[in-house]
Amino acid sequence: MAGFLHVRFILLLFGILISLVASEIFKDYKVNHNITSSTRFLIYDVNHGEGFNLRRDVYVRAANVVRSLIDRGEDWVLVLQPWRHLYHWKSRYLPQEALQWKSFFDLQNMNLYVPVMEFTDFLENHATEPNMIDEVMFLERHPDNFKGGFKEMIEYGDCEKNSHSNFLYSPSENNLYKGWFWGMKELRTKKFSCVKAQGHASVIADFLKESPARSILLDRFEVILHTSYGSVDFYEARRSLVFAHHLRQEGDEYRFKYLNSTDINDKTPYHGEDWRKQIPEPDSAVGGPYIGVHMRRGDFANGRKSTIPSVQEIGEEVEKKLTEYQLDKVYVSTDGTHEELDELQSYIKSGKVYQMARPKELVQKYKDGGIAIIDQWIVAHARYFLGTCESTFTFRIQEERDILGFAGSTTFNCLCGKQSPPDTCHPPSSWRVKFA
Ligand SMILES: Nc1nc2c(ncn2[C@@H]2O[C@H](COP(=O)(O)OP(=O)(O)OP(=O)(O)O)[C@@H](O)[C@H]2O)c(=O)[nH]1
Ligand SMILES: [Mg+2]
Repeated sequence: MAGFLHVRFILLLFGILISLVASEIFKDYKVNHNITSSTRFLIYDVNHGEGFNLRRDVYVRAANVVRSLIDRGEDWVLVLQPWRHLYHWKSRYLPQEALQWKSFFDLQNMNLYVPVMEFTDFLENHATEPNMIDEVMFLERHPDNFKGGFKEMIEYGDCEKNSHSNFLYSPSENNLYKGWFWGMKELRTKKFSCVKAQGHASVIADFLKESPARSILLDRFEVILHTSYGSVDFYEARRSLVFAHHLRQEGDEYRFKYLNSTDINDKTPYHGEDWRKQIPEPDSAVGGPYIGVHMRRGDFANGRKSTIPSVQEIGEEVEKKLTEYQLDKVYVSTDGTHEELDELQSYIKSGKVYQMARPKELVQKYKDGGIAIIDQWIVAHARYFLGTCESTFTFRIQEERDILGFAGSTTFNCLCGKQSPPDTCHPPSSWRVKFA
């Protein structure tokens, strides 16, 4: 009896420990930065129609700008705009407006590159006045359009002539401006201007210095190019964009349960607590015993009829790879229909097609964006990856595999449809993640 109580006591202690660890993981994030009266806040946003994975790329550009401002001695925090309900988030029954970044990414990790905070944190604790962004700059492409070669240019434009900015922002009471502001109706800005810009992230840095505003929203940040695409600095920001722990965990459980895939067996160790330690030996990852496919369908397949491969072509390629790698499982990350998945299976004789089930409760918990990340995480761990050419969703998977230590040959693969006219469908350029 005493022994039994002893075991129960140990189990109880173990339970308390587990829940302490769990509450630690899910604890509310607070920016790790000494905010003083001279700290400034850079908020940015992206054109409404852009998808999730291009937005991740724009984050990297914004983080690079803030990094360069900090490196030259200025004190800035990058404020993360709320996620609006994106076009691709098809579960319309679910409210998915103004989601926080911590639903998808690990802010502690991001904060190790530049100080970041959620927009709600900024608004509640750091706005100069309640419901106020001091200044909004609406960026537009400079009409020069690099006519005489590459030249950085930036100057104020005329908002009267900008139908996009007029549509999104308008004068309001007390000389203030109102805008769409992610559905937050009370928000206002004191100064609104249009800015014509072309060039790298650095072009904006001097311009910001001239403004006295403490908080500045740069709308249409995608107008700004990467400071140095593919540089170590670029990849530091990218590497810091670690998926949220709860999504990685869900993906890892699926890998273990259905695909016989674990980090130890697959040689994909991961330092999710600090991206700076995630430096794999080149080509060291083996990957789980399955082929991973990103089969982009829906609007993408419709919009790119001249280059997209048919489901049959994808199936035939997967069949070849299953034989080559002597595998019998295929994980398919897709926005395609059940019918398209069934069709894919019909062309694959040597293996079984897997896709994580996505019942309503799971979508409610992680939202459409979270499910997509779990999909990306699972395919990123496959022994061999076949993506969709020119899809940003695929590009992000390829980067993730690079960060995990996969060889380029098992990563930078995609199919062009047989019907593609010459020079219209481009195989992935293998930009490799630089670690130092
Ligand atoms: N769950 C899941 N969702 C997907 C998948 N592929 C696409 N989607 C959804 O569709 C969106 C695709 O938009 P983007 O992320 O911008 O990528 P893309 O449209 O493939 O690429 P670009 O048009 O070049 O920007 C994703 O963000 C997801 O919401 C997939 O494999 N799994
Ligand atoms: Mg897209």
